[in-house]
Amino acid sequence: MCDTFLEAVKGNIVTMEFDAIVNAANSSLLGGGGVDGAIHRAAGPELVHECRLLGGCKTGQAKVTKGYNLKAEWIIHTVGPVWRGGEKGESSQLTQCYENSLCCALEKKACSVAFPAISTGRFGYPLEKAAKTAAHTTAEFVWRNPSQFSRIAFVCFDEAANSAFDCALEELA
Ligand code: AR6
Repeated sequence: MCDTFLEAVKGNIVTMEFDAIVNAANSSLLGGGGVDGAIHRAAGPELVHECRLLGGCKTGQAKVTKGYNLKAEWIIHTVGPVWRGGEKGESSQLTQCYENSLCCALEKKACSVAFPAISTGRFGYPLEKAAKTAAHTTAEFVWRNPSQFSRIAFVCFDEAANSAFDCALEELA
């Protein structure tokens, strides 16, 4: 039993009012395209200055910065796996992204967390598989850490992602 509300919502993660938002970054942590580019643009130039001090991030790991101009207090930067057919450890690396991001949220006492669909854009991870891994990993983490989070959202940029995450969350019930 836990009191955490898990949901899929359609929208732009940079506008979300959560304690922490997660960035689908690359290992340099110095910005890029997709959600990473949108977060850096919205947070402002101070973000990349703090990121430079972090010394990069390995696939599956996560590092935290302040949110700067975002409504979110924290940005949790994680590096998802590049999809290489599914036999190269992609699933366990994606699981680590969600677990390590939630560990960072716990450390910062962030009660509400918004995730993008990590790896499903430029990194090519199949959407349905990614949504299942995200939903299962997050639900298990919440189950192991009851009462730590009030709300965790999977922010979907389009209809396809929204329905994949809705299905994955329904399967948990
Ligand atoms: N809000 C929510 N979701 C978004 C947004 C947004 N503003 N913009 C894109 N998405 P991607 P990846 C969705 O490519 O696959 C970057 O260049 C998008 O539709 O941003 O992990 C990094 O620097 C997709 O569903 O991240 C890395 O080099 C999801 O976010 C690389 O891309 C992830 O797409 C990381 O690739």
